[in-house]
Amino acid sequence: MIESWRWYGPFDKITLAEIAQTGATGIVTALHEIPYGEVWPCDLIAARKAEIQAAGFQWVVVESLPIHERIKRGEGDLSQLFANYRQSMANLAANGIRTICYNFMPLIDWTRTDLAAPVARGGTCLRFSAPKMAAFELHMLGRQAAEADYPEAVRKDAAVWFQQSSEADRETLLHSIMSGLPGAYDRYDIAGLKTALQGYDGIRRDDLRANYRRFLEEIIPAAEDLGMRLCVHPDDPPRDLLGLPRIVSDADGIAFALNAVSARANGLTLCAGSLGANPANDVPAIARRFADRIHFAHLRNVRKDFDGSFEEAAHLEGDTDMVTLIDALLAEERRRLAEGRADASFPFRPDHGHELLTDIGRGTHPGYPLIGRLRGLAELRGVASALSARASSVTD
Ligand code: DNO
Repeated sequence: MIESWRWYGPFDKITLAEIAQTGATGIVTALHEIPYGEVWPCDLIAARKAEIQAAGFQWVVVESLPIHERIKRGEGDLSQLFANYRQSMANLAANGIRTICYNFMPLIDWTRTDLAAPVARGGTCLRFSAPKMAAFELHMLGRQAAEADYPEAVRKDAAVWFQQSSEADRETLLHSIMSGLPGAYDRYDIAGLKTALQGYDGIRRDDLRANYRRFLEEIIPAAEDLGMRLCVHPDDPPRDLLGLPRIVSDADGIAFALNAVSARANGLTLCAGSLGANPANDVPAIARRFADRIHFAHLRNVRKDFDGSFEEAAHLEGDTDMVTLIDALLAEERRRLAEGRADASFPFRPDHGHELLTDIGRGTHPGYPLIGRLRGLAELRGVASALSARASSVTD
């Protein structure tokens, strides 16, 4: 597998020279400055690629080429938006960049309620508290229908949190929930979020599925022609939020996506942390089941609580058996190598990391500090090296 690292380009406080010291060789990035739905121009792609190569890396994955909300809502004439997406792909392919990660989560991307929850031995992690999310939905947004989305015990804790919270606590909660919007540097306030949510009124799970199928039918044939691989990122957290349906949260959702258009170009980003937050998901089993369509992996771990809350654990701690998962990914890589495939080796990146040591106060993107991810990468590399050495001693 190709060790890679997410870099936010000019928006990132971490430099390529620092990333070089982590040992990663691949860069995962996007032209975050381009508004959703617009074409990524060839010259800007080429300039970013040159910058990455000059620092000694390959640009291995685009994360993300975002899908415009109108496509997710299936609203109006979408032909221009589909054409633009295909043109961006063609411009990327012309620059030799062939793997694209995207998601189909309506309106908001990954969602956490705490960006700096304390870790027992020092440092901080990202956390999703079900009671705080319920407090946000019920008491700050005034979304009464959310009553049905949370068990009574969680609603009680939500009410207690809300009563005890200060204005500043509520501001922090809003900020945390909005922080997952990648690249979109404008965040919603409560009024803006309410308006944006209205755009999804009446859109049920099946409508979203139909809109997703339409996207895949419009885009995947072009990706195949260009020799590209698209890989959907699962929903994070893998559950409906704010009354918005989420459809890529488990094995069934992944099967729907991959079967909607049956082609290698229609693939999966195996995100261990996103899938791992749902107690029903057996992540290594999901990896084995969809192995031949995995083009990219995000490796990270979560520790779950009984009320639906979870926090990001160190990469080898938490509830997902990371060794078994990496073993499954390496087995797939060996299978592809045996087939003589040029793309046998696929990229993974240490997904998220705790803020540790000099990360604290540096103001890097939430979840994307230097030292915490360096620790994660080093641990994952150790596991992968040990498993690879064992596999080759068995074959020898
Ligand atoms: C969070 C990321 C996601 C991911 C997008 C892909 O840290 O894994 O924001 O980049 O969902 O489209």
